[in-house]
Amino acid sequence: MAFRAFLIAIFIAAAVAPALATDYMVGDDKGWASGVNYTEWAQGKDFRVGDTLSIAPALATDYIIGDNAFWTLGVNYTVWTEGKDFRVGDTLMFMYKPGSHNVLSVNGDDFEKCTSSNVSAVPLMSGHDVIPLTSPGKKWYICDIGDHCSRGMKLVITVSAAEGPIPSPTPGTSPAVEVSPWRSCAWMVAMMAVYRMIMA
Ligand SMILES: [Cu+2]
Repeated sequence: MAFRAFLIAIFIAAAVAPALATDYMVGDDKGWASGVNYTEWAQGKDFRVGDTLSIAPALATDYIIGDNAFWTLGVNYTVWTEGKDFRVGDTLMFMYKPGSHNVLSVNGDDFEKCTSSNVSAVPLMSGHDVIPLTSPGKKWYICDIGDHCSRGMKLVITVSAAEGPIPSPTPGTSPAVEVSPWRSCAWMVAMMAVYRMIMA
């Protein structure tokens, strides 16, 4: 009788263990990025051998310039940029009433003077201008209409490189994370058969 109880205990321990593997998405929807508190994320989690950690890069951000004030007079765009971390892959969206404003990409010197020395530069003027950030460095934008630039319609941002590419795991180098549902299922069926034999 004691032997049977012992076998049942082994059966329960063996059967339950493979079924509990959990796949953790590190950082959840924030992904693997700077500015996320992973100590906080890990708190209260019970990591076990057989669990997996998935690392996903942070999603690109679409910035609406000025947020719900949009691209217009009377907004301090220097204040708006504070605390924002612009990255390659993000996009800038300039929203405004077409004809009232426009968006002109300029250099740092023209930005300071609110002029455009590049005579062939054509401003964007659709009212919903989307500018993808494709390279790191400083970017300067002004509204080219009237004296809007000198009245504050100017935006300078510093774009940093995208979050580093995530190296994909090489198949076969991490056997500990390979817990296939099928193998767990087959294991459960086998253990159930052993259990029936013991209890018969
Ligand atoms: Cu304007």
